[in-house]
Amino acid sequence: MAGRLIVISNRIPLEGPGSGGLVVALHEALTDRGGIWIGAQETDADTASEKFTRHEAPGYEKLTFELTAKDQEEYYLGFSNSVLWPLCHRRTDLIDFESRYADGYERVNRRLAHMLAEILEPEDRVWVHDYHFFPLACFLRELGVKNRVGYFLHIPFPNGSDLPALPHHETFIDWISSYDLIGLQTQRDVAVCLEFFRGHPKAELLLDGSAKYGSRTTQVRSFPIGIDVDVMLQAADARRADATLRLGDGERLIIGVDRLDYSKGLVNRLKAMESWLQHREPDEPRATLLQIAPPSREKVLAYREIRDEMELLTGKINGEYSEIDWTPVRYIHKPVERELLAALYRRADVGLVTSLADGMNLVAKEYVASQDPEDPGVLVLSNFAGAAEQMPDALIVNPYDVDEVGEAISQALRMPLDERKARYRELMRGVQEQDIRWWTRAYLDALARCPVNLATETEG
Ligand code: ADQ
Repeated sequence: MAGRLIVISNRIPLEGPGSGGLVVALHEALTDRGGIWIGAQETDADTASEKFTRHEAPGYEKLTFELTAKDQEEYYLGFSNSVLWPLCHRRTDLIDFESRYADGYERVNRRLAHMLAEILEPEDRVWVHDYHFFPLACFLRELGVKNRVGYFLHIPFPNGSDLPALPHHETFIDWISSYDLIGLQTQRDVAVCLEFFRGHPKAELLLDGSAKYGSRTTQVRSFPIGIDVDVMLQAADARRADATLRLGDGERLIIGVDRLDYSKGLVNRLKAMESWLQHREPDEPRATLLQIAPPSREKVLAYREIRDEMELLTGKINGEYSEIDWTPVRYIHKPVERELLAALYRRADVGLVTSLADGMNLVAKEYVASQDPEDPGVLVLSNFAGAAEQMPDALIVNPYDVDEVGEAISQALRMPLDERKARYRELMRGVQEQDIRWWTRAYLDALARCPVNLATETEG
């Protein structure tokens, strides 16, 4: 199909192709098809430029739009991460709203829409990523843009009953119905999104699963994101964790890897570990939870609070259960380079994912991809992570029930090799079949096949 692919994401790797599954996949999709990758860049200036800045990239163009300190505070930390993030992760109690945040969010999205409309050619397809840009297509349509515009939401779709917590929530339907294709992580998200359309007096669901609002039709489908399996496997093969990590004789390893975010259920995880320690049988081996949780969004209060809570609880558990030669919780508040991470995943007998709400959770897939097929570890996975829909062979747990998670840890540590292998084979098959390249292909094929919406105006 003719026309360029235009990708919009808040973060853009400016040095080289970048690392991380999503970044590499977008890089490859753009290299194959040609096009433009647009992302944000901070500026010290008081006023953001109305023009994109061009960056060198082989095979396609990289453009950035500027964010001033005020934009950063209002659009990024404010509306995106203190309003939309908690809303989508079912934590309306943590919404911290100021009206300037909504203004900043609209300002940045409108500015970007204007800049984009200037450079779009008729056959271009636009692929917008994530909650930073919910209204972008709507603002583009207001400027008369008729191109196919697709959206992928990496985090859960907000519950319709929570949406009234969003200021000016009546406009949300205009925002999302301006896209031709809404891609979501899970079937569950698709159901929530369609339910939102169904509940709107002016919207209608069509038999093919799309939603009609005014004169526009929007396809809503799930495209579970995957990982680059080979990169993970090679990294896990390349390095052994033992040189870096010393454990006692016969001591087992449980691993958790997450940004320090309240949606990841880290406090529940520590409590589950505490429950396991409390109920541990005398013949059960010792195990250590290695929790790697790099800092994230520390300018937002809720993130500073979770950090304090983690430090307190780690201290409490270790104070109660440590022995001279054993510390049950090792908590590392730093990023770890990819190769070591893969080696640690492989070394770990148990991968522990206890999100309370999570779009997909790539760690679950990375853990499986890093395992030794002859001696694989066991994945314990929250029912609230999108990944649970595709990974029924993990030990699926309710992260709110810390005793249940504690029992799952115990079950995982005792699981016989045959059962571990059988579960691993099924999990790995899924991770390999629906990897990151499958995901970009599936999304872009669906966007190319979307019926074109000729009308561009939005329904008031
Ligand atoms: P995140 O919330 O960031 O992503 P996740 O999917 O788990 O969550 O991805 C995190 C990535 O960061 C993984 O690749 C992981 O290896 C890496 N990482 C985490 N801690 C690290 C550490 N200490 N050092 C190095 N790397 C670390 C959002 C959504 C998810 C969705 C993804 C992709 O919240 O639900 O799966 O986007 O769509």
